Amino acid sequence: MTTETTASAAASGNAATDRFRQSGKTGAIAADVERVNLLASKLIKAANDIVLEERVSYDEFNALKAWLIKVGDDGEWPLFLDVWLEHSVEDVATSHREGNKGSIEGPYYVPGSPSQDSPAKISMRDDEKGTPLLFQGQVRSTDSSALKNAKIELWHADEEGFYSQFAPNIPEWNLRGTFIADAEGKFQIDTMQPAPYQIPTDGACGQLIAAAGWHAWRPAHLHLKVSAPGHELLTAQLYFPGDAHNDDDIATAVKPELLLDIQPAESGNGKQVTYDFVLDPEAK
Ligand code: MBD
Ligand code: FE
Repeated sequence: MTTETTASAAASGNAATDRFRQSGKTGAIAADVERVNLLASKLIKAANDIVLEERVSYDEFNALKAWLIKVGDDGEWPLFLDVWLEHSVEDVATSHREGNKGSIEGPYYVPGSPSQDSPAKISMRDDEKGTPLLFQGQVRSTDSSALKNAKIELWHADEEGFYSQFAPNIPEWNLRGTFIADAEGKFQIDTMQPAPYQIPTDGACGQLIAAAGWHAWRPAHLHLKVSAPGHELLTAQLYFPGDAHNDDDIATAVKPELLLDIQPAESGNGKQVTYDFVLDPEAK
């Protein structure tokens, strides 16, 4: 057993919960009474409708109570909400865009990763396992103009599906970095292909997945935040063709526009891919 396989749901869940608490997002809204009334009433009514329609028993009600308590104990509220709800919130938030499709942020983003000018290599261990991946492209605006010095934040799992800062014994910024594109908005980043990600099986979310007979997988993915002055921040994920879970991602976060066209590397070492981003100008 490698040290990484001792990663536990509670450890990664609690790290994601702490990260959310520090994110500045917790008090983001000055709640309007009418809006809270509308949303909370609809949520409660939807739950009551299920109880009545499906004739939910006391045993089932108590199983729900126990499970909800466990979600909190395991720190898995960010994981639960990001896997099963964020995709709809992301759809609503970005439906006006003409540029790039985006995708969910998920629970494992950490702001402030070390910044380098492109071309650059992401921080990784000397013996980082996996297939080298040269990730390159250009950042443009919806009018096709190049976005000079656009910023690309990249984070992803390692070859075993683990994220630095959420699984043990991985260097702090491993496979996380911020990259500044050149004067033509072009970037070149050397990284390592990530593995598919499995929701931890030993926490509350894993318990639900097993009890419902679902699978626990997300397809392999790169996470990105792409930004440039005067443009909307793009949060996206990019996927690898042929992954068994591109069509049944447990987080419902795959879109056809986000599939990469992976090629053998011209260097002869690993793979390479070109993907261009199109950012929407901020509304005036
Ligand atoms: C992930 O790596 C992820 O991207 C999401 C959305 C949920 C759980 C794990
Ligand atoms: Fe992820």
